Amino acid sequence: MAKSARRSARQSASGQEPDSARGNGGELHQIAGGETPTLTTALGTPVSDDQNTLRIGERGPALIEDSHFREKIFHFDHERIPERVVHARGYGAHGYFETYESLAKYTRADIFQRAGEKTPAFVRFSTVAGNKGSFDLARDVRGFAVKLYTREGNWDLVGNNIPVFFIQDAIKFPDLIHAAKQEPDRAFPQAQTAHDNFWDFISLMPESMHMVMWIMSDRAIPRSFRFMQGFGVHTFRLVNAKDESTFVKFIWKPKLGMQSVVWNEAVKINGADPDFHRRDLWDAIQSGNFPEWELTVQLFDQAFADSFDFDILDATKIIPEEVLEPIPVGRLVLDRMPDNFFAETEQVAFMTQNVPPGIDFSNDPLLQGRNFSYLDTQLKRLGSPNFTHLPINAPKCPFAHFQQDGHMAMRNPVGRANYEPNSWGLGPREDPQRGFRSFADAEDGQKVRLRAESFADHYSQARQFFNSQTPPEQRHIAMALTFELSKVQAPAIRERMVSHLLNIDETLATTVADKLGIRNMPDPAEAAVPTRDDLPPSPALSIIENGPDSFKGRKVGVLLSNGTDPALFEELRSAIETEGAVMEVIAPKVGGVDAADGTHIEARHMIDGGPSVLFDAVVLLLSEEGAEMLLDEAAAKDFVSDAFAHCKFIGFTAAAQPLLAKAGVAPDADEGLIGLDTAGSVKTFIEACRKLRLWARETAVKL
Ligand code: HDD
Repeated sequence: MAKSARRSARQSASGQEPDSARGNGGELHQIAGGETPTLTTALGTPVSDDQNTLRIGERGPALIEDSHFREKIFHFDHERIPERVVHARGYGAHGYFETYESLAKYTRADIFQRAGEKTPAFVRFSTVAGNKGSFDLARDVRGFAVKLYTREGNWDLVGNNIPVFFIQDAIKFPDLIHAAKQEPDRAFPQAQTAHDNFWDFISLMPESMHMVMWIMSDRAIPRSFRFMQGFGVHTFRLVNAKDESTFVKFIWKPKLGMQSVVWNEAVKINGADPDFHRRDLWDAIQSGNFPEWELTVQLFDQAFADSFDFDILDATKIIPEEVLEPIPVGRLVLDRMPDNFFAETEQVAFMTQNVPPGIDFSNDPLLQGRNFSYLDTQLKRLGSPNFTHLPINAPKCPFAHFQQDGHMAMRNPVGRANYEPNSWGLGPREDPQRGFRSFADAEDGQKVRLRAESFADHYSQARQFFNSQTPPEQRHIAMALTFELSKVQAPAIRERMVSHLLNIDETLATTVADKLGIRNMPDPAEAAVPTRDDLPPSPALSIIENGPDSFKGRKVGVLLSNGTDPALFEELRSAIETEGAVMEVIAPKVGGVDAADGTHIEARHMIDGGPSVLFDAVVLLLSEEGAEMLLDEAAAKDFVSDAFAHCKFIGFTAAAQPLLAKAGVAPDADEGLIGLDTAGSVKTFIEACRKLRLWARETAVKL
């Protein structure tokens, strides 16, 4: 009996090849030599039975002597490490940075010396507020942390997809994060700021108003990591070989242009595919469509800083691109997924203070505080000061120092001397020429706890941001504020927020107040300095104004039925591929459909597993019989009505019209509905898709 139980356990375990045998592409591959290695303990002892614990008799008690069992369970019990206190949910990829031209005039940073040089990189994108297991389409800031393994040490540019921050001084960071995360007594809401504590704190912190405009904008619901910008946020310094300093702001710009989703879509994506952003990055890289960003820099000197409207040390302010043009200096390409999520993406440790010689800090009080926080957090999270020994964190250039021992030390100094200076002539020595030298800025002043007067304008750039948005984007901001504040239960907090909005844009404030049902408009919040209305709109701040000019990298969902037109299907597939976009087939059954000529077409999704929110545009390639069959399927109706409501372009065959009608969509409702039965119409459809969305429809569908 024992024998047969063991056998059946083995059979089911070997029904499928173990996951460790899966390659990056998910394909099963042969283990070298075609032989299955013997299972061993962590210390290499071969294991004879991994199905049954050691026990006395067939039905007797387990024995503590079973060291294989104890080791296995002990290790499992210790698999988790603390998640990041912020940015817990993230997804990373490897790649490289390629320098365009030498920037030696401005910096001695080795990475910027030689045109065409490639530097290995690892990037981790993240949401901020949600826990590790939360969903991807939270309305939230996205982390954009880049580790560059330069020849003179690792450079971590730990940025976000938004160029400003909520607070000016790092001392308020714990308060901000406590307020944003789930409330401490009830432990919800998770991964969202739509609750009293967040808006209570924010409405008591006028300095956050510029950031509020950004997080209520479409920037906070990106369509993909691949379509978002990244910002170093702070003013940094570049320092050249003559020790001359130039101020710099870093901006990453996606080659595929920017794109976001709409809120109603985001809510549905979170249900349909909580891993939407991860899957997107994984799919793109695995299929060889490597995402790319251009690194641009805004360079300026002290004279510019002195004459600029705002303090360049204030992280709640930007320098508009129209005022100071960003110069492209290199490109970042992500071309490889980690082999193991935990080893790399989870254990990667980013630290703002990691800068190589030639890059230095400004006195931005937020940056100065961050430089303290990141080292500390890695010790807590990774458990040992030797986290730099982990391959993902170790530099890829030669390094030598006298740090030794500690938990999990994998490298220790060799030889007799573990101190400096020594007269044995052993070990590394400092190099005043090559070594990192802080920029010798002259500082004096009293020791005080003060916020500079030059940080006092909290509304002017918030207003400028709002004025720089297109009408649909302005509408989205109003709707986002309404949604978030509608979840706030204390009326006083809602009103306090409206009092701030009055300082930004009166129409915005009254729209939000009206939707919230606030009867008596509050007075505008007291502003420390007058709010400026002479800042010109900055078109660079709009996503819609800066969209791509092609449909490249986007995804079309094609709903098929039995009896579909195979020639039209092929024409569509070829046009989508030529555009550099991706087509995914959705069918009533995931097994696929039989086209009119009997050819079988495989499907990627079954209709209720492939809702239209997962695609940038959709096509209904149905036969009459197919459309008829789908009329009773709620998922098919939602597929159409959601695509329409989310302003997507919809291609359709004449036979699909009953399904359009069932979803309440007239086939000639607007130019976003494109019949595909006439010659040349596939081309028309692809050309239309390059606009990404038909925003003109939005006022009709009242999203
Ligand atoms: Fe931070 C993580 C970005 C302000 C303290 N931060 C973290 C990550 C990003 C940022 C992208 C995730 C890194 C990763 O993927 O592992 N943080 C920012 C930006 C800020 C900012 C752009 C403002 C301009 N952060 C900030 C302040 C403090 C911190 C003011 C503290 C004083 N941040 C942390 C941290 C984290 C972190 C607690 C959590 C996990 C980690 O560092 O590694 O130390």
